[in-house]
Amino acid sequence: MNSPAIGELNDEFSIQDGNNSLHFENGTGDIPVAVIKNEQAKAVISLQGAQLLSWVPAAGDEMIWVSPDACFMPGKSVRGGVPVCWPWFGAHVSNPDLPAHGFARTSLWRVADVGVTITGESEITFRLDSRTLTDAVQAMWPQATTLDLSLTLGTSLQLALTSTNHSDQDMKITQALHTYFAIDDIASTLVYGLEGRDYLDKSDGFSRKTQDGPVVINTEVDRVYLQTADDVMIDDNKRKILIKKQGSQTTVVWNPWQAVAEKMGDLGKDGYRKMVCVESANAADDVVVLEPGGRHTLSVTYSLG
Ligand code: TA6
Repeated sequence: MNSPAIGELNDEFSIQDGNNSLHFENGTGDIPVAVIKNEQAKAVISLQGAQLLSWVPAAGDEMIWVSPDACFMPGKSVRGGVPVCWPWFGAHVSNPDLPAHGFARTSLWRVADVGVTITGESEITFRLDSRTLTDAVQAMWPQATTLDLSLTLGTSLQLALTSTNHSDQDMKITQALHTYFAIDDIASTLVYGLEGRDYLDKSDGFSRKTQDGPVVINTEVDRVYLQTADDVMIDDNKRKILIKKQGSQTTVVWNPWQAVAEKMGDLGKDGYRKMVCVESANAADDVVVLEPGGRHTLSVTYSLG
């Protein structure tokens, strides 16, 4: 992977505007990252996968979990943060040889735009143009597509994932912002907002079930909640994290629990106790169909309750 020169990135995009700063540096594994700071928060985003790795509100603690055993290598998905699952979620529908969750999260994105809003929020947009990807990736996905991830950092954090179909054929996409939230302990964590919703239980042969009450996590939980655009709240008895979304019909809740976590090798010892994935998605039955020239945005806003 030819990472862009840090100097060139800073020459073109760095910001130092009062208390607002944005600059680039080589992160772990020498993968370039954007470092953003303003009065409301600070954040770190990897150019590999446009993957948010850290978000710390000014008045709080780290909101995003990254495994202490995460592997930072070019082309390898980092365990934690906000992996962008695109242009498919989970296993590819017909070709098991293709990477789970698509190729966006392991590709090097470029920076398309940066800025500061009039209310002092920092903005950055990363872009992945399928026409500039490796031959291997283009073989997986020949349709000419642009994917933008726009991040707005203020008292809340907004992520907007926009897919544009530049081809002359309809395009089917499934996707997710696969967010690993940092929690105090999984035993004291509940996920509200999915009560009464049907879900596919991946830990039980994708059987279809209905959520009864808030989501309690005391075993492996791998659930794809269908046809739900509802807000969700994570309460770990220390803080409440609110998740508002648009352009997403699916919410995924995942915690591997101990046995699966130990087999994964990069989740760290007892890492499963300190994280929960609540993913805003379009997956399973909720497929996005983009007509030629069509555009779709999945956006999410995270805030402290
Ligand atoms: O979103 C939940 C899930 O699909 C789980 O089934 C598990 O595979 C998880 O994603 C992590 O996938 P990864 O490919 O990052 O190991």
